[in-house]
Amino acid sequence: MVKTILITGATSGFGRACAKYFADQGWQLILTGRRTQRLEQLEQELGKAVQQIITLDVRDREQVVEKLGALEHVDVLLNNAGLALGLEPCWDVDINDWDRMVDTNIKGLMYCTRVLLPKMVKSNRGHIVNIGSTAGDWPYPGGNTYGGTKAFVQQFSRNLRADLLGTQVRVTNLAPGMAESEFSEVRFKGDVESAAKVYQGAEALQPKDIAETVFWIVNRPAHVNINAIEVMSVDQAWGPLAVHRKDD
Ligand code: NDP
Ligand code: 8X3
Repeated sequence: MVKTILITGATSGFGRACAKYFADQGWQLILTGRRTQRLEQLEQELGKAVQQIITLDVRDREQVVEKLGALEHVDVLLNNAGLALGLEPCWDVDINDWDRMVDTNIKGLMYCTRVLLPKMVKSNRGHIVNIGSTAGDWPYPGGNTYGGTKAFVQQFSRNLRADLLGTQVRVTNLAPGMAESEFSEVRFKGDVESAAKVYQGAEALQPKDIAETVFWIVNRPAHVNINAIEVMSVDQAWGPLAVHRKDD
């Protein structure tokens, strides 16, 4: 049976790579994002694999209810739309950036889940894959609210699964580390030089690596739920805990 995946944030990075990868594997796609032109380009490129494109800002609850509520059952919801803004310390951030991250990474993900989950429960099948981040586990200077939103994604994923016990509906939190996409350009608000430095001299994860991981997760046997996966480039690892010394 042909399966359907709905991808939020399909216009770039992980979302776009997943669209291409799943199309290659014979899946049907419902692609969403704010940039309609990019969705149309993908539709042209991927042809019949694209069941529908939907211009959607996940922060807009009414839009999510109206546009996603009208859909039939989807086999996989990939809650991928998200962003980081800024790397300033907590006391120096633009509070609007915090609002945008919370509205997108937390509330947008909640809205999409709440709208599509009832149909999954009713049909007793489906899989929600949430894109978290290593930032949800491991703090770093300037990560502040971004890391907080991804910690929410991790715990929300676990709590969803707790509610879903007794159903066949699966939930996974996929937490990538540094990956090369438009993520850093967005974080640094169009400053391409600062964005490029994030990946300079290191081999970051690529969006296709994440697409392959998502595909593996959703193709485990039906009785297997991958609760969480953390994926990093071999050029990334943890550092020691920071210590401030009085003579620093
Ligand atoms: P990109 O910036 O390349 O892609 C982000 C996607 O999210 C775009 O398609 C964008 O589409 C969409 N998006 C952003 N805001 C909204 C919104 N309000 N409504 C709908 N769609 C939105 O970044 P990545 O592919 O790297 O990021 C994808 C996810 O992975 C994010 O959740 C990010 O936090 C997470 N992540 C990224 C890592 C990295 O190092 N790159 C590592 C770990 C996690 P559009 O602008 O068209 O709306
Ligand atoms: C993206 C990875 O390290 O920039 O979630 O927070 S990081």
